[in-house]
Amino acid sequence: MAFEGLTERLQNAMKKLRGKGKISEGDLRDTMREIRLALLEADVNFDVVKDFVKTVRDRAVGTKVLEGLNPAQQIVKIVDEELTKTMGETAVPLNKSSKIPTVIMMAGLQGAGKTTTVGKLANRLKTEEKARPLMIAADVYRPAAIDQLVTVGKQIDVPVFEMGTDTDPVEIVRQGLAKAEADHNDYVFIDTAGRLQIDEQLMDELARIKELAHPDEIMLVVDAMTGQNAVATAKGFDDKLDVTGVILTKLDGDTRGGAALSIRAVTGKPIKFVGEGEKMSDLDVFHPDRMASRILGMGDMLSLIEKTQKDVDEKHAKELTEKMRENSFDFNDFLDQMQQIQKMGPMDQIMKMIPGMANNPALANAKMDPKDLEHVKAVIYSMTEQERTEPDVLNPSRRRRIAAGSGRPVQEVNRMIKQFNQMKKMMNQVSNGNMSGMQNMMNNAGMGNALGGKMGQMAMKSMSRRIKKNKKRRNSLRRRRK
Ligand SMILES: Nc1nc2c(ncn2[C@@H]2O[C@H](COP(=O)(O)OP(=O)(O)O)[C@@H](O)[C@H]2O)c(=O)[nH]1
Ligand SMILES: [Mg+2]
Repeated sequence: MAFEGLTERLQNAMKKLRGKGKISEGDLRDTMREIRLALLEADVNFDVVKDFVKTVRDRAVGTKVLEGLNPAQQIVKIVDEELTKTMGETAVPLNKSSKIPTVIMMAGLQGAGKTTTVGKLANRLKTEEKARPLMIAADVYRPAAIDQLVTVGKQIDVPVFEMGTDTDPVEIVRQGLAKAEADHNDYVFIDTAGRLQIDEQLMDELARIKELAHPDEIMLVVDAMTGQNAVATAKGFDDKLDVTGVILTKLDGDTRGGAALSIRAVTGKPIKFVGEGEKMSDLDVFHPDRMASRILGMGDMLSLIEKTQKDVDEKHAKELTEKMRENSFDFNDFLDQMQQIQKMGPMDQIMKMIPGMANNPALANAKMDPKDLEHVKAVIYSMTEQERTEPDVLNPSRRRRIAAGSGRPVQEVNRMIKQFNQMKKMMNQVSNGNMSGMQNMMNNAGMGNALGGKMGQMAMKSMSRRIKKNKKRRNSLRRRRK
């Protein structure tokens, strides 16, 4: 998992501040030292680390974090914002020519992912804007390189211009561009050769291609797994070619984070896309803010929290704790909870970005699609009111009846009851341990360390409201029945 070590160390650094009403200058100094070590260990460029730490410290002092409310959360916010800035603030789109074709030249070391990424980009443009790209095979040093591009072309149904390995790459590009002109292609990709390291001859060849093709975009492809080397490489290529954008590949591997965090700051050139796998669809726009949250191990949770933070209040949390002490969470609440989770949007996408979260059994239901919710509903509607409020009575024969009634397999009914019990158990932990249960769960899931329990409060608040509402509804039902 990418960034795992960095995420853990950053969270640990900030976790120590949690729960402190006030933090001393010494606390801040310790935290900053740990953040510094975390970044260095993740192979972030030394100068970048130095600037980063200084900025965060200055901001923390300047905004009087030490005196304010909830200093831990404020520091997390500052770190998140500064990580975002270090990586470039906002997403930068692909350059586009005012008249066709837009010419995109690739550059990068051998094995960085140029050929694969040409295919991914062409594929993306094809599906997104119905583009008609042409890909030029200008890596003549290995026959296999041309075959590889041809194979990619077939796979995504994009034409490849190639002249074998015996022609000068500059000449190939010249003829390829003429062909694109004749065929009215709107994008031209030039797949170039790489070497194991930067050498003069390669740079000259790339410079000559650049001079001839006047690319709108010179896309440097770097392998995120190579850390500091990626940064040195990027600097080398940029000095020679003045690249216009960077694509960081292999972010699906267990990269430490150094390249992602250093390249923009060192070269001044924006990371435009990231490669996250070997498939043609594994290319994503690079969003510095989302990457920062991901590095902090919060996925998109930060924005989610910002959205809800305003109206979270302690009173609701307390109310819920009381409700849970009565231990009255039942299937009606469960159904409500599911619906609530589903309303929160593309939850599984957010979950996916949080290390460890996707596999957390207590949250397995968060990955639900609408069909699943319908099934859950069907099962719960097939229960009697007694079964819903006293789930302990659900013996095998009742389960079989419910399965038959809802048209769902009995295994699914069992699974759902298990999920329900997990959720209930979690709530008991919360009520007994004064929220620490919830927090433990969040922490186990690799998040929330730095959040000061905001997520917990959030979840409780919405739960509290619904439980209350349900109780009213049920009580009035009961009264009516009597
Ligand atoms: N896991 C992973 N592998 C990638 C990614 N991008 C490229 N690769 C793999 O890296 C290897 C080298 O890629 P290639 O495109 O041939 O690199 P080139 O020499 O720069 O053209 C191939 O095995 C690709 O499948 C990525 O984002 N994730
Ligand atoms: Mg290649």
